[in-house]
This record gives sequence, structure tokens and C-alpha cells, in this order.
Amino acid sequence: MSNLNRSLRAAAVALTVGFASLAARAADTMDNAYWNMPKGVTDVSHEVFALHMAAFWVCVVIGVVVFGVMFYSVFAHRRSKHPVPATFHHSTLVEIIWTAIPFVILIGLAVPAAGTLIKEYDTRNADMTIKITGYQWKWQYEYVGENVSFFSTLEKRANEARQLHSGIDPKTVPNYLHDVDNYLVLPVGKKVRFLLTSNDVIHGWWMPDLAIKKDAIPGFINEMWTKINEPGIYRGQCTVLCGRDHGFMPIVVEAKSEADYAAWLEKMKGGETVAAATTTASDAVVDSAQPAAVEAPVEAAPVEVAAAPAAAVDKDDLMKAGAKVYAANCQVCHQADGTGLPPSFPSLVGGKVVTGPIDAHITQVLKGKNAMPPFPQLSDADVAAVVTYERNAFGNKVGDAAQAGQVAKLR
Ligand code: HEC
Ligand SMILES: [Cu+2]
Repeated sequence: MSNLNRSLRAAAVALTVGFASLAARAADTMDNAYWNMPKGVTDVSHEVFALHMAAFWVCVVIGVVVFGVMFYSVFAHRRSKHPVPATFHHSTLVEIIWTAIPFVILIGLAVPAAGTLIKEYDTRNADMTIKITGYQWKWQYEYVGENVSFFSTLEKRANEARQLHSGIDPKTVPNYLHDVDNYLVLPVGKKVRFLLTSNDVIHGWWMPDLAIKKDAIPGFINEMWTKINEPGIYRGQCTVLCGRDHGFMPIVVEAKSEADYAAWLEKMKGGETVAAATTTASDAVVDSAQPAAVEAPVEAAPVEVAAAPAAAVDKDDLMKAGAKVYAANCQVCHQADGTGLPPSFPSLVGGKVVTGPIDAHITQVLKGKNAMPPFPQLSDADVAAVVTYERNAFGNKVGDAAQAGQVAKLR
């Protein structure tokens, strides 16, 4: 008997020690587990993570206690042991306890959570402000007071790969559907306030590593803020189902040191875009009195543009390039054969703009019109190509061709 007692006690001790070390190991893994919520890189995101873990462990303890009592009762009071059931009912003490304990737990969770919420909503005393506007299907970032503003769209290679029958294996595209052409660049250690709105439907701006997520609603301005602790690249997504390309408007934040950020901002004020350098090319052309004679800084331009020099491009080449630009950017609405989806998305076959003056056609692509979004992120060469393509494909036979220089002047 005492032997049995001793081994039982030993087993209990072993279990306790085992459980404690397991719990410590579990807590450690949970901190960085890819399937858990990310810990993030801001003070607020760390608080959010701590709250999340606290609630989680409370749930684990409750689960263990409740199921423990249940399994114990099922086992200890089984019928073969106690054929005659007890007849007591109602225990005021037990009822008070099982009301008081959850009450204490809930208050214990609510107090720190409210503190974090209040912090999250406090957008005062920001060092800088960025206005974010959602579009179907891209984001616009305006650095308020800095005169810097750009669009951020799905990275080009991913956009090609996602097309039906593209023949490109998405696995070969780095950060497939999680990369954009122009990153939202932010300084570390600065309180950044965001003003969030939308130009068409409701979108959602979500950046898990910064623990911020809010809806972008047309006609409303929502506020949020962040203060990033670590330089790096952070990825997020639109989180409100905003139409057919909802899954193709990712968000990328690049946090830079203050000095690097300042240098980046200076460069942007000089008119360069983050990745494509397309505006540099067009600015160079605009600044010149004789656009055709000027060589665009080809080495700074993306590969596709480099293939198209500033001098007149052959119409066949424009048509070939235009078909690709069309498939990647326009086909979702205007369809592969140009017939669109009337009445929402008009047919381009014999369209008024498509068969009208070419300048108006180019302008509509650059600036958009009503439900047609603007495409300022396309390079001059790409716009020239797609406009030429639309005018001479789908049975249209306008016959003329657009050139990059012409597009630059209309930007
Ligand atoms: C989100 C859907 C959408 C996408 C993507 C889109 N368009 Fe449109 N497009 C429209 C709508 C809507 C109109 C009608 C605008 C209006 O007149 O109110 C339109 C009209 C046009 C017209 C005028 C048609 C005519 O002749 O009357 C042209 C040209 C055009 N789009 C070109 C393009 C090009 C080039 C692209 C790609 C770079 C593109 N569109 C991408 C929705 C879209
Ligand atoms: Cu969206």
C-alpha cells in the first residue's frame, strides 16, 4: 500500500515537472510560431501579442480545470462504484464561486485590453501624417505636407503570373501576391499617423506586424498610427472583400532608419518613384524642348521600358508590348476580346474614345474616368503600347500609334 502511495506521488511529481517544462517550452514556441499571431515590431503590437497570449493561457487553464473535473467525476463516480446516486442539489457557495471567478477573470483581461485600446486610438502628437486611399485595386500613399504621393500596385511579375494561362509558375515569383511595385517607406522611431479613406468601395488596410487594421471607407476618414521599432520589410493585405481583384492589392511597408528615410524622401521630392523610375524618364522628356531627341535614362528604367527607346517605336512592337500590358491591367474589366462587360465596363470595339483623338485616349488611361481607375503607375512606354494596341486590336483599325514622349507630355 505505502509502496503504491510512493510511486503514485513520484508519478505526480514527474507529471508536474514535465508539465511545467512543457508549458515553458510551449510559451517559448508560441512567441515565434508561424501559425501564431505575429509579435510585430511596435510597442503596441507587443502589447497586443501579450494580451492575446494572456487570454490564450487563461483559456488553456480553464480548459484543463473544467475537463479535469469532468473526467475525474466521470471516473470516480461511475455507476459500478456508486450504484445509488446522491440526492443533494443547489449549493449557494458553489454558485457564488463560479460566478465570482469568471467575473474576476473577465475584469482581469478587460482592464489591460482597454489600456491598449486607448493607446491605439491616441493619434495625437504624430511626427508625420500619411494619407492612404484605397482604389479598386491598388493603394495610394500621400506624404502630407511633403508633396510626395504615389500609387502602390501588385508587383508586375506576379500580376503577369496570375493571369489565366499565363504559363508562369507562381512558385517562381518571389513573395507571390505579397509584393508591390512601390513600397510605403516609413522611418523607424517616429510616430506616423495614417488618414485612411477610399475612392470607390470599402477596402481594409491591414499590417499584422504593426498590429493595425482599419477599413478604408469612401466619404469617411479613419485614423490610425504606428511607431516602428525595427527597420525591415513588412507585408499585409486588403482585408475587406472589395471586388474581383481584392486578393491582388497587397500592402508592403519598408521601415528605414531616420537617415535612410530622409534620403529616400529627398529623392522622391526630386520626382523619382520608388522602384520603376518611370516618372524620371518622363520628367526628363517633359523638361526638354525637343522630346524626341532626348534619351530617356534607360538604365534607370525597368527592363520592359529599356527595350523601348525614347525614339519612335515600331508599331508592331507597340502592339506586341501592348497586348501584354492589356492582359495584365485592362482585361479584367474590358475582357480579352475588348467587348467588356456592358453596361459596367464598356466595349472597346469601335469605342468613342478608342477611335477618337489619340490624346484623349492616352489621358483617359493616365487619369481614369468615373469607374475606370487611373493608371499613373504604368510607364510612358507601357501606356503608349496599350493605347496603340486598343486602337488597332479587337477589330479596331484606327491605324495610328502612340509614343512614350507623347504620353509623358499628357501626364
Ligand atoms: C476596373 C475596371 C477597368 C479597368 C481595369 C480598366 N478600365 Fe477602361 N473603362 C472602365 C470603365 C468603367 C470605363 C467607362 C468610363 C466612363 O466613360 O464612364 C472605361 C472606359 C475605357 C475607355 C473608353 C472606351 C471608349 O472608347 O468609349 C478606354 C479607352 C479604356 N477604358 C482603356 C483602358 C485601358 C487601356 C485599361 C488598362 C490600362 C483599362 N481601360 C482598364 C473600366 C476599366
Ligand atoms: Cu481592397
